[in-house]
Amino acid sequence: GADDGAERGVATKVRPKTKKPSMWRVILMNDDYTPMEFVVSILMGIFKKTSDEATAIMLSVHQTGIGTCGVYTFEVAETKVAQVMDAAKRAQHPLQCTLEKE
Ligand code: TYC
Repeated sequence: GADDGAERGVATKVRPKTKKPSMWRVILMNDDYTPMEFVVSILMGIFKKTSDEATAIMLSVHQTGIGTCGVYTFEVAETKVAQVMDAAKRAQHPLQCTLEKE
């Protein structure tokens, strides 16, 4: 202790060792050339959106310039970004996709 020299111990909070993983947003960017149907197919195939959800996200990106495909742990998000960029490159579309920490 501070005044009588008796050690009464220091209160500590025990926190579980496990940590919530930080979450990462996968962002899709608009451009003037990638076909709308290609973007919808990406959202359905890679992000498991329904046709209606994929269409709504694609239109939102088309109108605002940017949009969220989903929020995932880093490894999943990184893999999805790589899959989008690979599909776009193969199809020769300029579609861009990136990660953003939540
Ligand atoms: N703007 C594109 C077009 O008019 C469609 C588009 C939507 C492209 C979303 C990219 O992330 C995108 N064909």
